[in-house]
Amino acid sequence: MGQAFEISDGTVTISRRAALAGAALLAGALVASASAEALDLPRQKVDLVSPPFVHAHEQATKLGPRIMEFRLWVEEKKIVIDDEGTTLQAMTFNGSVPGPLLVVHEGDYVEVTLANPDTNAMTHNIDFHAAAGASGGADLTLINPGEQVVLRWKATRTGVFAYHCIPGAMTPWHITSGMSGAVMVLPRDGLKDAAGRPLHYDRVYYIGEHDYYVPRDEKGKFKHYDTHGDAYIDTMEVMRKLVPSHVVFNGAVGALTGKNAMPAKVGENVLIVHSQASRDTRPHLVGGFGDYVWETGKFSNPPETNLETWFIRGGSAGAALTRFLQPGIVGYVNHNMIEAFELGATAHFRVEGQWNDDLMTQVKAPEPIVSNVARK
Ligand SMILES: [Cu+2]
Repeated sequence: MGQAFEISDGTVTISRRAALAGAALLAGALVASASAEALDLPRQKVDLVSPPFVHAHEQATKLGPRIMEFRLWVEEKKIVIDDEGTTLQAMTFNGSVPGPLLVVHEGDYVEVTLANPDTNAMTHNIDFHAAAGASGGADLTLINPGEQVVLRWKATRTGVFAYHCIPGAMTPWHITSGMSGAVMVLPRDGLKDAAGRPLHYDRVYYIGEHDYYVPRDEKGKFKHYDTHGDAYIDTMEVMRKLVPSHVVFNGAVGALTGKNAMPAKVGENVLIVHSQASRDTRPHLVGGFGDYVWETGKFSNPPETNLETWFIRGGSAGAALTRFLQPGIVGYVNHNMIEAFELGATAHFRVEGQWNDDLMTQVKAPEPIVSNVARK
């Protein structure tokens, strides 16, 4: 509180206290320091949607760069994270774990209004891995409950990138309480294979993976807490041992399975964006392939093809394009099967369409072993 800092081009210096006096002042300062070029660009306001869904967007665009406006807010709340009713004192962007996927094109300006309502108790900010400078914007977005701030950054690199809260020493606690999401910066002319041929997706889903560290009581049962402050010390103790109690897709065990399975159809190309701001993960489609996979998530690199499993480093996002070839419930798991089966890292696609006997058929149904076959 009270320290001075510089904004954007270094010509505008305001005190933290002045910024606290009014978000409008800070927003004004950022606009005042922007280049004339940026001010001349058309603006587009985007209504974000909760993952695994992704807001409407063009894959390739003939339009020139725009200022894309997004509204993110922080919500501290208790959420249920498994079917036993275990609770987590979660911290979220826009009420969901993960936060929403923001989609723009290379050369666009991402203008984010980040709000921290006074119903929250803690200070938060946001570090966009897709942005250059000031800790990905974190140094310019630290806000107390009751404040909002406006940040603008230019999308200079294509790919999928994580974003997360990074409020100093509290960072690991905020990230493992749910505060991460992803940005997708598409090339203006869309995705391409290694030979430069265009790739198109019929659907896109965003999966954010989180590791949770819920403390247990002396009987081994998960503990519940009334406030974030109550949970803090016990949770830090579990975190420091690096053994998660849960590893989940989209906030909770079962968030993307059963009735929450992601719909798709045979023949469709589905882009799966997957982020993990904390630990490494290894997505795998059960009975399917990553046809084109940007394992490190950056579209300026050629996609790998026909992968069985791919690796996403903690602190990054990756993208895989798959064409579903058979109908049914298709598992999408972290192929550390302990994490998939015991800790929750499992999702389902519900794929409709016609079964292709040529690709697979059960030649004979199960029957008693024929003795002369068994002896061989
Ligand atoms: Cu935070």
